[in-house]
Amino acid sequence: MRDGAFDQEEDVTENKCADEGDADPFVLPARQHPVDRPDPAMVRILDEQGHLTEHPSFPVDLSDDDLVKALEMMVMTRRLDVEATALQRHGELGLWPPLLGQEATQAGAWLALGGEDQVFPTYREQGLAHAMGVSLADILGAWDGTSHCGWDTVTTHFSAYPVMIGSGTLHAVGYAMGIQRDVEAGGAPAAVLDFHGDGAMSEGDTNEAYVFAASMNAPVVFVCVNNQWAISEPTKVQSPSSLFRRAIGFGIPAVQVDGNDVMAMTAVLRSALDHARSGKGPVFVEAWTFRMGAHTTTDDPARYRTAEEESTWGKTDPIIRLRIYLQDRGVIDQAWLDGLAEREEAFGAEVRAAVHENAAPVMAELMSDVYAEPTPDVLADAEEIASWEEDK
Ligand SMILES: Cc1ncc(C[n+]2csc(CCOP(=O)(O)OP(=O)(O)O)c2C)c(N)n1
Ligand SMILES: [Mg+2]
Repeated sequence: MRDGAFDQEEDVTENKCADEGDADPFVLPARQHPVDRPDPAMVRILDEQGHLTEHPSFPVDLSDDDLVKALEMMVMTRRLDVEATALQRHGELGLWPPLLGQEATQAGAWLALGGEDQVFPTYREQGLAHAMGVSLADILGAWDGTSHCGWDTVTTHFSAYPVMIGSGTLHAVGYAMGIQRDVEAGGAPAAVLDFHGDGAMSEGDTNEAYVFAASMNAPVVFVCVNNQWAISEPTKVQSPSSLFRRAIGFGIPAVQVDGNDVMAMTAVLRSALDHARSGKGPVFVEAWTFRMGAHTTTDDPARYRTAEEESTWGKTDPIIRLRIYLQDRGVIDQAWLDGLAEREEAFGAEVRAAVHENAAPVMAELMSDVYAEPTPDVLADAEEIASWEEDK
């Protein structure tokens, strides 16, 4: 990381209420950029045509191997999403929240994370879950009611996601404060990467989490995946100004990054995680992207947005720009892409098999993953479930 990448000195001094001599003292400053347009300072390294421009604050330190890995991860993530959506449409999966178009936010996080960092995801970080070792059966079973999100959150470093919007941010900050105490006791430095949506920023829990993170100097990086929508609500009905600028008001250094640019995502998140891990406090990263699919498979976006909007965003596809960049530089060729297509087909079959082979849930497991050591209440509930199973 370049020193000072997250220093906010300049913003704080410039964030005065109105220009001098302005007749109305309560006009928002020009820097309060409208929420429905990318900020002029948005960090972008790889553009839509696959051209690279170095960023002065966020150097890219990625080998060709890393980039090829990122491309493959994004392709597999998209395949998981396409298969799961189709399985739900065929009546074989209960529900699915598509992540189409948001692949680079997850691949960037994957490349940026350190081995001891812990992720607190939302329900849309399925590609990252898989890349971090959560099994397809656990990911898909959670959407079919056959598993209870009970994967091992310690070995995978991937926490269970909450469906109550915003509540995960509090868990994330609490965990980060726990890391602080572990470090004081001689533990290894680590950071928390917390994902939340644009809509989650309107929740009280999220705002309380920002207050705690800033006051406690907690080692947490908030990634707001701004996919422009909270179900059918566009960001502009939730905030008049850019989301990352709101974080600055809490005292959290913040940056907006092109969430469809895996290089920018990786570079910014690496810097942000380094910053948090080295005891300098929280960082807020707004990943500017677009939810290309429906909110979930129960939603029909044609009722609240235009096909033109979708096709405009389609041109910013995160996979295409990285593929062009790697092909232009001769890092990958058609033979490699053919091999990838074969691996993708095999992976698609694995996804379908994971759903077809999903067994009925074991009721007792409902209680076994609640706490590391069961409390008396948990034991009593487990007993009640067991006797109910016997009487069935
Ligand atoms: C506390 C709470 N309120 C409302 C809902 C219903 N709900 C489910 S998803 C969602 C929108 C969330 O939008 P955002 O945070 O932008 O995440 P995205 O779905 O776009 O990834 C809402 C309102 C909920 N799950 N929890
Ligand atoms: Mg959203």
